[in-house]
Amino acid sequence: MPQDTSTPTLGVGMVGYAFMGAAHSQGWRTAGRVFDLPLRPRMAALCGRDPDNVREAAERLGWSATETDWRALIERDDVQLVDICTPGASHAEIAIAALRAGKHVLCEKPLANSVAEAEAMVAAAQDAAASGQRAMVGFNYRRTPALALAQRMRAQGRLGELRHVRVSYLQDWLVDPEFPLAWRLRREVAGSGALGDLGAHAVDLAQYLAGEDLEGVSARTETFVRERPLPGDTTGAYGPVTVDDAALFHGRFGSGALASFEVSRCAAGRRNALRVELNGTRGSVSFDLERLNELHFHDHTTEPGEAGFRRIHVTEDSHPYLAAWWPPGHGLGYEHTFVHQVRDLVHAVAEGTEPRPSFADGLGVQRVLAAVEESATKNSVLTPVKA
Ligand code: SOE
Repeated sequence: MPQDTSTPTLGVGMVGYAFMGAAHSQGWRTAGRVFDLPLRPRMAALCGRDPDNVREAAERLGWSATETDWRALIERDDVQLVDICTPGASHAEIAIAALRAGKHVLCEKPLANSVAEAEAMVAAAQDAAASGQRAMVGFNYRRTPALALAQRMRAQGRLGELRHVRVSYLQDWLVDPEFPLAWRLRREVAGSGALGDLGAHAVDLAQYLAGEDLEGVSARTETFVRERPLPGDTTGAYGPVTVDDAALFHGRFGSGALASFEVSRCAAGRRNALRVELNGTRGSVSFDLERLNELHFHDHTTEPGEAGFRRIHVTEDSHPYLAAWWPPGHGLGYEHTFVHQVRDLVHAVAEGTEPRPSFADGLGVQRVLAAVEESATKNSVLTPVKA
């Protein structure tokens, strides 16, 4: 669906232009060209500290202007929505200021680095909602068509009463002990390690798919490599890793369903492996991000002799988001989740509805992450295996 120039525009300003900035830019560039949107996103300005680098990024990613101070970005008259793609440490300050300046906000996950920051963001979003402003957190994997379909099937009762939710999210970029001490390995910038980076997605998906929140968790975290080379240092100095490399935890939903989670950045060979399975009394669904156009479904009401997991190729017009794309049978990829995120947010802004995941949803995830860290501290002594 080509963009109709008579549609009113939504001016967007984005802070940050690394990996997530590029992914979000893809969403802003593409959504209005594929979906029939009630507002036409206009990529007004990109913000970053280095003037040359931000100019180069703006040109490459499709932004019309640049700023080097986010405070100037949020004051711009041609910006109605601020998209925050910076490390977690600056999310709260920018989001709260943008909401107070009268802007809508999209904030990349995790919502914040602490529960207190996330609570302040929710309070600011609630105040701003009175004047029609919207705030959303960027858990993009909800917008994978197969996972949106899984959510729909669970909500329609196709899985019956939920018994298990199982999520693992594994990467391997920290297997090498000489990988430098990047910002994602520093607590004061990233908040936590694999837990906040990957566990935040896992917890959000579990709660979204189950349709309810976790009521408690028990956890263990580990930092395998405790010192890493300082980036850009020519003296060979190392600095301490202050976040987890991996986290294992399990939890319980109010309904009694159990959830288990494994997240790691040290799982050799697992490049970006997100796997999700739900088991209920009437059926199960299973998803693997490395085969993201597929959802495996087992209908447990089928006669046992013919039951078993079958593959649904999630490429039909009847599947979430798919009708706007290619003819049935043609699949999508990782970047499309960011396009769908923009689509849903623009609809919420135009229609005055609360976008999901809301800041309150992001706070809910943050509370689970905090409980995981608290539990991991308490569980630091293993129960010995007796001879
Ligand atoms: C890095 O581990 C990362 O970029 C995450 O921060 C993203 O949220 C995830 O989508 C891919 O991996």
